Amino acid sequence: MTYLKLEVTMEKSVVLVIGFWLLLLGNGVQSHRQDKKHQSLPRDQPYRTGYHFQPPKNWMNDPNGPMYYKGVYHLFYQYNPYAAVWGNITWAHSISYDLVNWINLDIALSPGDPFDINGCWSGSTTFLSGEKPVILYTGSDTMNRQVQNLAEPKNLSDPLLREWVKSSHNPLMSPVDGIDPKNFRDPTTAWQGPDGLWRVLVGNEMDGHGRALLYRSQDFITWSQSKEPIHSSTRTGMWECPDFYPVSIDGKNGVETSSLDKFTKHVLKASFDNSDHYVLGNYTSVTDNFLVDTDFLDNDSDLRYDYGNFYASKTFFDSGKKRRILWGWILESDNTTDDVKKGWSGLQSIPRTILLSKTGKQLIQWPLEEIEKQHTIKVSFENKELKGGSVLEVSGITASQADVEVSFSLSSLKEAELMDPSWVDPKLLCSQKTASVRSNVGPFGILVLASKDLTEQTAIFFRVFRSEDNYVVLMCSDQSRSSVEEGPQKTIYGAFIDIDPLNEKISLRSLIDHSIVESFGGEGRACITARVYPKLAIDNQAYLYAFNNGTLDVNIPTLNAWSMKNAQIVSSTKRRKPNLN
Ligand code: DQQ
Repeated sequence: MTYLKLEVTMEKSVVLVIGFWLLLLGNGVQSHRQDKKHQSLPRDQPYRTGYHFQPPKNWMNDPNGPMYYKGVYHLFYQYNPYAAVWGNITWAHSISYDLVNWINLDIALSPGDPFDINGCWSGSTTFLSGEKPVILYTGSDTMNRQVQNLAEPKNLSDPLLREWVKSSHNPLMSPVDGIDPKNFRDPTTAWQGPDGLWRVLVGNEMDGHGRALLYRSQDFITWSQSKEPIHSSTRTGMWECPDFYPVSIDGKNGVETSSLDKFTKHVLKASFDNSDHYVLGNYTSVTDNFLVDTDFLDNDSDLRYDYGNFYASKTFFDSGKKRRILWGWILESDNTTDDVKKGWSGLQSIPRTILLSKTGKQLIQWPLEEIEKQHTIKVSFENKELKGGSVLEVSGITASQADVEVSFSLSSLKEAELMDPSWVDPKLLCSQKTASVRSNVGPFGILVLASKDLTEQTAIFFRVFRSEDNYVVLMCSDQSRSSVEEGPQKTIYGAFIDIDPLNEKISLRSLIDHSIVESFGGEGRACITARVYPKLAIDNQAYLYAFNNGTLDVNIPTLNAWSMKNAQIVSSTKRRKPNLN
């Protein structure tokens, strides 16, 4: 086909345009020529990922204390060394030179002292003067109270910071003065004000509502609680894993956590209701006043890092590349029995760079550039008309482990469906108007981890509505047909996305990795991550399609898709298991 351009020598790819009714009937359509990758045998672990971070086995949840120190990236994470379910929580430790390939080190922090005997829970790292990194983490103590503890590297000249020593001053912060001891956790990276005092936030709940307590310290050992939390909300429940950091107004570089000037705004993120919500605002360090632009509402208008499966995230400032990077925990959406059977649970997202948008009203996220080193075979085409009701196979890459970038441009927007002002919940709208519900302008998008006959498919797509004075773009990630099995959750996620389809193309990038699909709409203005467990669309039996199920034609100005090679994740030692008392 003339519009298909392969950049490496490989077998000729097959690109098919299929009537959409075939998709709905789920018929097989044409035999697929298999490339070498497609001839590999299915693995006994079809849901393990190729280029996402995950430990060799067992349970993993929140990313903790990510940092860049002497040329090395460190990731700690909540980890159960004994099983694929939550429990015995330690801080596991892995390091990397590029945030893609990893070396697993020994566990950095294990429960064992009165102040953390029941678990070393989430926390953050901070660089003290002299570039000395320290960890603040939550310990679950002998009475199951949550307290905040300090740990320091044993040997600062070891760039891998293999060993950590818990402070003899622990616990540094305890739940006194009416603080609920069961809801007092997850210290942020600390920042230093112009007065030299360190500040840190701790997640808390008061009368059922979320807040971030503020503590100050001169020496990082003795902390006093500020009378007022930095922020609270009567609209939400407990805030887990708060994060508080500046972003530059020019939207170009990341900013160090203690930076404060008139060219920055602040982000406050809190994890609640299985989602990471954030607000933007102005922070004044003299008074520690944080004035938010628009407050948390705990409804569909809240800004979220990701409108899918993404939780307990944490950012860090990468001083090497002057960028702020976001990591999030991607939960399984199968059940515990499945996790125990497969022997592992939990992924980390691909690290994302995070910047303020040009409008100043939201954050923009994008997979970090290093992930592009995993690209191998590429297929691409340009200026392809996608007729209303058609499906186009994109072949020639390993569709189960891929990076896809596509844009769509539209002509007849005047005929878009009228937006009903009562349609305020994008998730609900996506579940009512699924990929098989036709309108004039959309749905159009891609089908990933799809079986050949399309019985299994995860649809990531857009739909455009017309309202009185503008257009509304809806982005959906529909897992309802992602597996023929009944077991896994098949949630349909949705987000409204701030795009003017009259003047710009609607772009989508999806990182596909066996059981995870991370999608970035409108160049990172809305992100939706999904976990899927196909039974048929596994390894060489997974296919990728572009589709347009609207009645009007849609143009694809460009599509680029790459096979992704595996990240190298190796263990430097046989991880020692901590002794349990
Ligand atoms: N996970 C940790 C807690 C945190 C929660 C325990 C969020 O510190 O609040 O594993 O997923």
